[in-house]
Amino acid sequence: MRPLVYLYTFVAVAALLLWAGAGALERADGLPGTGAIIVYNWGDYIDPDVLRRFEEETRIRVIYQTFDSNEAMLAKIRQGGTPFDVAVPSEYTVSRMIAEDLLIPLDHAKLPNLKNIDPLFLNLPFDPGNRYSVPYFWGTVGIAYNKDALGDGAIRGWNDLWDPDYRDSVLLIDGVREVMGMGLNSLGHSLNDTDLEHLTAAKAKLDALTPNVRAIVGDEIKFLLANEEAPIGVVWSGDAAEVIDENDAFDYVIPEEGTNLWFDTFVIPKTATNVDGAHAFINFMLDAEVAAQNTEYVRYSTPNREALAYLPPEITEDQRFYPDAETLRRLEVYRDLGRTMLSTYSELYLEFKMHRK
Ligand code: SPD
Repeated sequence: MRPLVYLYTFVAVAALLLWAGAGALERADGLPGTGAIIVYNWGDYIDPDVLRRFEEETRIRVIYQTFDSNEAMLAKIRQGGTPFDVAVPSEYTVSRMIAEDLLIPLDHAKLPNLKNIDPLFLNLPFDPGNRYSVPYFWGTVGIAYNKDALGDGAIRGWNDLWDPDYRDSVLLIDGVREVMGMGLNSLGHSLNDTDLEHLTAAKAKLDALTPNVRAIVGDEIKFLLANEEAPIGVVWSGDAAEVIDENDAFDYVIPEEGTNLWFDTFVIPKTATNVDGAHAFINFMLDAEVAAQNTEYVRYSTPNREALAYLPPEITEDQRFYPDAETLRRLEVYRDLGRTMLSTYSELYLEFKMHRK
């Protein structure tokens, strides 16, 4: 009998949740000031108090879901099962989503706060004229390391990570472009390389890093580093800023061989049912004071020029997270390499991950 009792309880709870979910989705249509929106964002990538303020000021309820990679987000949006109103892809995924006709063009008249964005971050090649996307945060991929444990200046670039002294010391963020990119950059190749020989060589180079790799992890990487579970982490810049806030033994370097410069953006997928509410949300997030509050919480770099005035100089003048033009020039932005090439990257990355076991 017990398994059946469990089954009935499960079915009853699932039905209740579905009913509650359907109710929420029903309320998702309508004008700003009514209904709800479903926002699909990276984990740990918004100040919950900002969400609360948006709900309070607009009376639009936010149903919030998270993802941990562009690839996971894209798969879910393609599948179309959830009526997401706002999503947060990085630039190369914006290009892919445009190519696959997955996005609704933005109505700039409903985004007056777009004027707050630094023109440096507008009209970029992945979305000319910002027809489909507006900047949220930007950053780099680099190396956070414990300078007290390894010595100040011990790490300068990707190739330092292969030092046999760093056995079992390196945490990697779980991202196909990030990890394959590290292999490619360490060999002097482009992050957008499509030459199979170069990709195979990058994968072989990554395999050789295996003895030094402690783990490949998600957002928890910043807690593991701050708690000194490992002295080295390949991370997105904002996570490094948070680690350094928590533990000043850490430093962050932009690798000398070059690395990725990325831009995360707000888009409205074609799955949206509350397009007005989605615009209201994006415009709210572009408000200078809201963006400053969110930046202080999230710790990534803001493209909102007007927000900078609300932020302390310790944040805005930190060259590790707001690098100068000369440093930026040697960085590379991921391009959409097409579905087939991305599958090749993913297969090689998966093989590298399996090889570790
Ligand atoms: N914890 C949220 C991190 C989001 C970082 N996005 C980076 C995208 C790089 N392509």
